[in-house]
Amino acid sequence: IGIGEGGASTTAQTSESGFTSDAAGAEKVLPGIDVVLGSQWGDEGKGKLVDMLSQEYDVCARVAGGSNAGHTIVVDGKKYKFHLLPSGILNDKATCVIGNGVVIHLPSFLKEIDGLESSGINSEGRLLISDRAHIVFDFHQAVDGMNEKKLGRNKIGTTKKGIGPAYASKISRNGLRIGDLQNFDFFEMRFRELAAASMRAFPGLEIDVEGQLAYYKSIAPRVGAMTTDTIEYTNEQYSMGKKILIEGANATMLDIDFGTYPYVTSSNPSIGSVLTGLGVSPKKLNGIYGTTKAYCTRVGEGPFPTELDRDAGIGEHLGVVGAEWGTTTGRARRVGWLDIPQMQYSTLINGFTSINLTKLDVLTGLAEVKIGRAYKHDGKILNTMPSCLKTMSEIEVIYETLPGWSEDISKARKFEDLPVNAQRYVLRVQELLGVPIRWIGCGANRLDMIDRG
Ligand code: 2SA
Ligand code: GDP
Ligand code: MG
Repeated sequence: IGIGEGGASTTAQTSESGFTSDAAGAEKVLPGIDVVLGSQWGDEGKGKLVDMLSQEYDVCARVAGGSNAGHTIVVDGKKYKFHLLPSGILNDKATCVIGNGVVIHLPSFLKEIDGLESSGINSEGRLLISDRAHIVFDFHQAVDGMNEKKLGRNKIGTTKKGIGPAYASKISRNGLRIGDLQNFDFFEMRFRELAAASMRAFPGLEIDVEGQLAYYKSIAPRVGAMTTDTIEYTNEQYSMGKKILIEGANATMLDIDFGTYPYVTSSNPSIGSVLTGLGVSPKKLNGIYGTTKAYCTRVGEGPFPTELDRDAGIGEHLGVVGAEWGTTTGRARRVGWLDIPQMQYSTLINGFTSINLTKLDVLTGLAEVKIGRAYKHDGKILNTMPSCLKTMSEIEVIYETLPGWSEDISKARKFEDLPVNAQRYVLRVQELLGVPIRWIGCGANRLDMIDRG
């Protein structure tokens, strides 16, 4: 199999270049791993594309972030909200993998599984968690809240799901991992050390150590049944010619390295996390699908060059018609026009092979539609994304204005069904990005989508 010299053997032999030969020696091309990523500040509608695509995939994986993520999927008018579970879970033929790069708050995770079961969707036997994924403890969430409070006016606007503090434990090398639960003496020793160190570091933080240990001991068998070496599993599935889809959570502009630091999340929700959060080689990747809202939103603090006033006029239209409230926290999302320099930056980093342009229907009814075309600073057009927050706050955005449309597009299934001004908007965005726009979202429902194939 394609996981290096020491890998377990199967009947199929695979080279890293994506060919496999069966027992008879016949070569066939492997499908390659496809990836859905967020290209803006999140909530672009990744979950909906993953749900739709996953019907054709065998494996659907999450690779970064945690329960901060929120993906809403609407099937026949029924809303499903996912935080830790990959959105592919609605496809009962797909096995869902939570990779080593994800941080998992187990009480939330188990609650999500139970909630899904009560909606009649059984995930038993098709949900695998990496033994290397780190655990988010309740106290990480408490610390997240304490940090935000300490920052006061300068707060990040986190979801308070403990994401930053859990990744901090991981990087500080005192975190605990899912696999540790299966060796409970070791887990207990490490948890006591971590809890003591955290209480020393955060005066006022109280951890019910005995209560926590009792809880984790009680759930260890249930979690153990799902715990797997997902690196071996995923690579083996790849070698067997199975189709694998990766669901990005959060988005490129929230990336700890590439985003608007420090107003970012604590992981790498761009292309890199696919490799580090699942353990697959870049040679195995195929389609990289950038998901982009036809306008732009951001939840939490931080720079947003094309921002509009959410409480009036066009900003209010985008917020209300787009139902722009956080899937995890219910916070009102900030809204603005599509930002081309931001999208070009995101395209550069991720190497998108196609774009999924969502929520085009939300622009319906606007007399004119604007596109943020370029950034200007100190009288000069910028060719790169500034890293400096001060520069970001001083940016002047140069806009291009296109005529709007008023026809309902929710029933459009072919590009030609769109009003000509909507077509013009899509084609102009495509031209500016230099990447084909393959999918166009026309409504929240699973089927409200144009696929230009
Ligand atoms: P965190 O909690 O440490 O990851 O927060 C750091 C920043 O990352 C932003 N962030 C998000 N932005 C958009 N969507 C997210 N998921 C939820 C959703 C958000 C919600 O799908 O709507 O419900 O509020 C998400 N998760 C993290 C966050 O706002 C901070 O700016
Ligand atoms: P994700 O985090 O990228 O998966 O996105 P979220 O689920 O947090 O937010 C996207 C929201 O837009 C959800 O409520 C979706 O149901 C909704 N949505 C997705 N695509 C479309 C679309 O094309 N049109 C409309 N009107 N809503 C959409
Ligand atoms: Mg979301």
